[in-house]
Amino acid sequence: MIDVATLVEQAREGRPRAVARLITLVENAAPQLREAMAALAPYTGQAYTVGLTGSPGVGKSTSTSALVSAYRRLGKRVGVLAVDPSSPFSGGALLGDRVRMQDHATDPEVFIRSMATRGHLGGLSWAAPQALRVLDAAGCEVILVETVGVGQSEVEIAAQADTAVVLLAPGMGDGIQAAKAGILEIGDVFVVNKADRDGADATARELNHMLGLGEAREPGDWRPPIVKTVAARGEGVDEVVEALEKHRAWLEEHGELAARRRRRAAQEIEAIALAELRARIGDLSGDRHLAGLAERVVTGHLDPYGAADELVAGLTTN
Ligand SMILES: Nc1nc2c(ncn2[C@@H]2O[C@H](COP(=O)(O)OP(=O)(O)OP(=O)(O)O)[C@@H](O)[C@H]2O)c(=O)[nH]1
Ligand SMILES: [Mg+2]
Repeated sequence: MIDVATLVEQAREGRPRAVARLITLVENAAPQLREAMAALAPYTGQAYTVGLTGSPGVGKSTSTSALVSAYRRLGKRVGVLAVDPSSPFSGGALLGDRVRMQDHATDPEVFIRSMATRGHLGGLSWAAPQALRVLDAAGCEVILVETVGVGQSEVEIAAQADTAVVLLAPGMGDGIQAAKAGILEIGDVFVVNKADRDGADATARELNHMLGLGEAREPGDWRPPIVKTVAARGEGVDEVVEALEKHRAWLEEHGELAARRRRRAAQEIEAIALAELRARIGDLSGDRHLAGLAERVVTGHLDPYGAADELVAGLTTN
C-alpha cells in the first residue's frame, strides 16, 4: 500500500522514485490521487512550464534534450514530461526519446518522465497538469512538456504551458501543415529546427509571412520570435532559452502569467468536475430513478428535457 504522505515528502526532497510513483498515480487515475494532489498543492506554483509541439520527427526530443543541457548550465533543476495522448501504454512509443535523453539519465537535478494518456479518465486536460504539479513540487524550476505529433490534443497540451514552442523543419511542408492544425495560434516562440538543411531560411520566411497575416497587434503585444536551430548539434539552443526568458518576462510584466495559470486551473477543475458528473450519471444508469424517468418519457408523462433536469438536480443534491 502506498503511503501518499511519505511519497509527497520524498518527492519534495527530490527523490526520483517518489516523483515517478506520484506520476504513475496520475497516469492510472489512482484513487490515492486526490490525497496526493491535496498534499502537493501548497508546494506548487513555482515552476515555469514550456510546451513543445510540432510534426513527428521535427526534432522535439532532440531540442528538449538540448534545452535540458542549456538550463542545467544555468544551474536550474529541470523536469521533462513527454506526453503521448495516442498511446494507452506507458513508455513504449517514447523509448526512442529515452535514448535521446540518456545524456541526462544520471543527473540528479533532471527528472524525465513519459506518460501515456489515451483513454485517461477525465481526459487530457486533467492528466498533464497534475503530472506537472508533481514535478513542480519536486522543485523543478523549468518543466519541458513534449507532446507526440500535432493532433488537437497535443496542441492543447502545449497551449496549457506558460510558453508554447512550435517547432518546424525545412522541407516538410510544415508551414501549411501547421496552419491546418491551428498551431500557429498557440506559438509563443517558433523554432525552425534542422537549419543545417536546405530551405530553413525559406521556412522561416514563410512562417514570418504567415504570422504577419494574423490579426493586427497592439503595441506591447507579444510578437512571437522565430529562432533557427540545429538541435542535433546544440546550435541556436541558447537563443531559444533567451526567447523563452523574454516571453516569461513579458508574461509577468503584463499579468499574463497569472492569467494563463488561472485559465489552466479553470480548465482542469472543469475537466475533473465533468468526469465526476459523468461517473455519477454512469452510476445512475442502473438506478431505479433513471429507469423511472425513462418510463415517464416513454409514456408521454414527461419530456426528455424535464427528465434530464430532474436527473441533474438529483446529481448535485446528493
Ligand atoms: N539534420 C538534422 N537532424 C536533426 C536535427 N535535430 C534532430 N534531428 C534528427 O531528426 C530525427 C528526429 O528527431 P527527434 O528529436 O526524435 O524528433 P521528434 O520531433 O521528437 O520526433 P517524434 O517524437 O517521433 O515526433 C532524429 O534522427 C534526429 O537526430 C537537426 O538539427 N538537424
Ligand atoms: Mg520525440
